[in-house]
Amino acid sequence: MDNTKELKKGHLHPMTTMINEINSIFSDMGFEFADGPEMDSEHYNFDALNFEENHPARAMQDTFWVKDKEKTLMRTHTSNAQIRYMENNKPPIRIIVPGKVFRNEATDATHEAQFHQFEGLMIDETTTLGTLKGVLNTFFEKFFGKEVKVRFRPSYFPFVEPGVEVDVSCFKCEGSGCSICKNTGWIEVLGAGMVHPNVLKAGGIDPEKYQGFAFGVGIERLGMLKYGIDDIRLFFNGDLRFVNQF
Ligand code: 2U9
Repeated sequence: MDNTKELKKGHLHPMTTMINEINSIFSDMGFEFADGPEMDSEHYNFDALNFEENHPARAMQDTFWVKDKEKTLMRTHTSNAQIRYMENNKPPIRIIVPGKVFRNEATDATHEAQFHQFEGLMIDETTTLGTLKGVLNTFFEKFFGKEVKVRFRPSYFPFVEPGVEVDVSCFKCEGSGCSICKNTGWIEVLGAGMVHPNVLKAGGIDPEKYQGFAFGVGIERLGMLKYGIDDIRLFFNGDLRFVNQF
C-alpha cells in the first residue's frame, strides 16, 4: 500500500475567516458576540425596528415570508438579535451580531438573495456619533490593514435618528483616484445612526435615560473591496478555484 501520499488538509471558508476577524477586532474594543434566529417573527424583524405598517421593505418582493405560517419570515437583517438582546440585558450594551440574512430579490454581480451582515449596537448614558466614528475608524484600520479616514453623510433608516451613510477613504489609492473608489477617493461602506427612541422602547430600554448607536454592513461587500473580488456570487457557488485562493 502506498502510504507516502500527501494528506490534503481543508481550510476555513473566507466568510468564516472574515467573521472570525471581525469578532476579534470588536472583542478588543469590549464588544460581545450575540446571535439570533434566521427565521423569526414580523415583530422582531420589522415592528420593533420602527418600520411603518406599509413600509415597502415588508412587501413580497423584498422579504421571504414563510408559507402557511402567519407573520413569519426569513430575517432581512440581523437586527432581530439586537432587539432580543435588549429585552434580556440592561445597558451598558456593546454587541456585535454577524449572521446570514435573506432578501427576495434578483441576483447579479452585486446582489444575492442570501448574504452575510454584521451589525453593531452600543448603548449607555453617554454614547454619541463621535464614539461611533472612533469605533469604526479602529475597525477599518485593522480590517483593511491601513490608516484610513471615516466620514459621515446624512441618510435615513427607520430604526435610527439621525441616520448616516459612512464612507472610508480609499485604502487602495489613498485618495488619488482609482477603480475601487471610482476616482472619488472615498468608498461607501456602511449605514449607521443613533438608535431611534421607539426601538429602544421596543427593547425595554428607557430612551430618556439611555442612548447609543447601531450600524449595519454587508460582509461580502467588505470582502469584495478588501480582496478585489468583482462578483458576490463567487462566495457561495462552491467553486474550489475561488475558495482555494484564501
Ligand atoms: C437595532 C437598532 C438599529 C442597524 C443599521 C444600517 C443602518 C444599514 C444596511 C447596510 C448594507 C444593511 O447589509 S445592508 O444592506 N444597514 O444601513 N443598519 S443602522 O441599526 C439597528 C440595528 C439594531 C436594535
